[in-house]
This record gives sequence, C-alpha cells and structure tokens, in this order.
Amino acid sequence: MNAPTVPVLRTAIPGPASEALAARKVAAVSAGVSTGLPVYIDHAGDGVLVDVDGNELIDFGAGIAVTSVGAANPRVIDAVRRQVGDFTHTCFMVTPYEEYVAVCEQLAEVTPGDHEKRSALFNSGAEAVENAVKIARHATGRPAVVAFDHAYHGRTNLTMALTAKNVPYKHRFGPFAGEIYRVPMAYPFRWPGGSEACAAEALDAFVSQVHAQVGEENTAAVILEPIQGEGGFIVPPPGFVAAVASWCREHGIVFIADEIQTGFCRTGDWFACEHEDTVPDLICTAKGIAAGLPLAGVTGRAELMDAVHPGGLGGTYGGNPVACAAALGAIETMRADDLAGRARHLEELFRPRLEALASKYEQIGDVRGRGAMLAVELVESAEDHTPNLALTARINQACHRSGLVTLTCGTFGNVFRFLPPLVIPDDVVAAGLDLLDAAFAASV
Ligand code: PLZ
Repeated sequence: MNAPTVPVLRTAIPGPASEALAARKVAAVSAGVSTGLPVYIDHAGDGVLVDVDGNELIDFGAGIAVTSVGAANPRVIDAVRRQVGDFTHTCFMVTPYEEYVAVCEQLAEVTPGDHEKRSALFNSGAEAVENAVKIARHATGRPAVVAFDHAYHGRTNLTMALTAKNVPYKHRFGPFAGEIYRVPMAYPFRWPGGSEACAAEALDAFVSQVHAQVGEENTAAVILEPIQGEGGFIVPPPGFVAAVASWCREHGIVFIADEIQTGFCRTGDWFACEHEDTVPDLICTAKGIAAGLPLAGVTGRAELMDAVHPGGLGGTYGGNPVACAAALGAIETMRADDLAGRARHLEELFRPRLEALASKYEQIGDVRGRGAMLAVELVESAEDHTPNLALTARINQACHRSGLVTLTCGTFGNVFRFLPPLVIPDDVVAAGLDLLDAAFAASV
C-alpha cells in the first residue's frame, strides 16, 4: 500500500496567505463570527481541504456534518451546474418548479415510517426547527414546547430559547421566546445516579416534570436530538428516545426529532431514530441534505403538515432550485454508494483507535457515538470526572498544527468529536488517526 499522501504541509498552520486573509477578516467581518481554524480554503475533495498556502489538510469535521458526500461531489456539481444554467430562483410560492417537489418526495421515502407524509423546505436548520414548532403549535392549539438539557437547536430567537448552552449561543442575546420548558437529558456518563440507572430515572424525570410543571394538555411538542450534537455527542441509553416518543403519542404531543446533525446516513442509518425503532411525528433535516448548499426540511405526518392554512409556511428562498438540485445529487449518491454502510465502516475504523487511546489515557472518560458521529469526552482523571477543557483545547490545537481539522463540542467544551465526510478514503482516516495519537502524546 502506498504511504498516505496527506496531510501535506508547505507552511506553518495557518500559513502567510491565510494570515493575510485573517487580517482582512478582522477589518471587514464582525468579531462575533469567529473561526475555529483560520486556514482559508481554496478547494476541497473527499476528506481533504486545500488552503490558500497549498497545505492539504485532513478533514474530520465535514463542515460540521455537512459535506457527507464530499465537498466537491461530482453528482452534486453536475446537478448544480445544470440547474444554475436553467434558472437560479423563481420563489416556489410564486411560480413553482419540479426540484422542490422531488426533494419532498425523497424526504418522504428516506425518513422513518411509511405513513402519509408531507414536507416543507427552508434555508437553515434553525429555520426548520422554528417551522416544526409553528406547525406543532398550530396543529395542536397548544403553546408549550419541551426541550432537553444540552440541546442545540439553533441561533435564532426561538431556537436560542430551545438551545441549552449560554456561552457562546445565548449570552446577552435575550430576552428569549416564551413557553419553552427544559427537562433533564439522559446523559449516561454524567447521570447523578450512575449510567445503569440513567434510562429509567431520566424518563421518570421527563414525565414527572412535564406533567407537574407544564401539563400534558398545554404541551404542543417535545423536541429531541436522537444523539445530541453540539451538546456533546450524548447518546441516550437504548429505549429512551422510543419511550419519550410513545409517551408523547399517548398525550397528543407532537414528537419532533431534530435530525439536523444525525440525519442523512451520518449514524449508519438514513436517520438516527431508525436505530431506536422510533417514528417521529415531525423530523427536521438540514446539513447533510444538500452537501453544503443551504437547504433544510420539515417532514411529518400529513395530518399535521396539512393542518396549516395555505400561505402559513414559506419564505423567499426556502427550497431554492439550486439547493434542491444539490440535494437530489447528494441523496442519489447516498443511495448509490451506500453511505449509511460507509458510516458503519468508518465507525469500525475509528472506534478501536479511540478505545485504544482511552485505555492509554485516563483523561478519556468516555468513548461514544454511532457510525461516523463519534466522540471522546475528556476529564481530569479516572476518578475525577471534572471536564478537562484545557486538555481538550491543547489537543485540538495540536491536531490543527499537524494538518488535521478537528472539532470540539459539549456543554462543558470538553468533548472531542469526529464527523468525517462519509466518502473519506480509509488511508486518509488512518493518517488522521495517527495525527490524533501524536496530538494526545504531545498534549497529555
Ligand atoms: N439542530 C441538531 O446541530 C447546527 C451549529 C454551528 P443551522 N449545528 C451546528 C454553530 O455554532 O452555529 C444544528 C444542529 C441541530 C439545529 C442546528 C441549527 O442548524 O443550519 O446552523 O441553523
């Protein structure tokens, strides 16, 4: 086998051309928009990002779980080129086009459940979540929405209210939308009663808090990420997602699955809810759906989605034809190349290496995730599970300097997460994991 050809470092990271752009950024871009690794990208492929200094970096982030089919997928490029040549916009609410309908047909096919479904398309994950809440409130006539600790649902006013973490997402951006209630998340690693008790106790806490503090008959919707993303790649114990969904059904509460990060083959199935045998009433999608073009969807039971009066849902750009063309190319690729299977294969490559690191370093308190959505949580020691933010930051920087693009996450900022493009070649994964080993060795 050939030696891995990446990363290729021609300069320090970031290099001089990136530094020059970073200086222009300071003068032109709001300081509120920050960059995790300020290398400016010139072009990109399957798990490789090439910057303006000619450095070729390994991508373990996929633009936060977006470029699952690669950052320059041939089917996506062809579909987008064709669509751009035909027309770029009409507004679906004015004069519609086939691509929007075709994406909604695909969503009905690939999302869990074989009931009658309808979809509506939007521009971002946050906008999809906002609309799911609008639909649930409209259909039920109830005001309250329940979200979980560690949840992330977006940065708009309503979705900030649903998002749990203060800095950076909510700090001094309030007041927030009302009628949002928060309940504990089934977080096995940090459950006060221990991971064994987590499933039953978390479900109890959820049911009793919604009953006592909100009231079932006031509750329009419960929103849950089947594996929490930004909050720390928290995988609830088996059965938790299904139990929450079935309790919602008993009480006429809409169960919304936020699959914006977990969806489109990321966790080894089309959607993470499938692994839990759970059929959500409404499902929010974005990110992986269109390989980076801005597109998001709400898909759900026809009776909920069609409850809204004509004209009640929409937006100028929602379901833009170029973004829809990209989505059709991305979804075709997921089917043709079995990217769900590829995500399971990536777990087989990553997990043993992460477990090996965990047996070497007591600062790895937990290895978790599913498919190509994996993480390690860093703590002070085997006995002291205090979040180790400083070590997480050191390892992240060491990875970056060595040409590996990595991301962190977590309410406490101490989770190191892996979200590679699903098309990343095996030898590039191996090279990236060697750099991760080296970053741990140099940083612990
Ligand atoms: N729901 C589950 O993961 C986006 C956020 C990055 P938008 N996650 C990445 C950042 O810091 O802004 C996300 C998500 C889940 C909703 C969203 C929001 O999706 O497309 O960023 O609005």
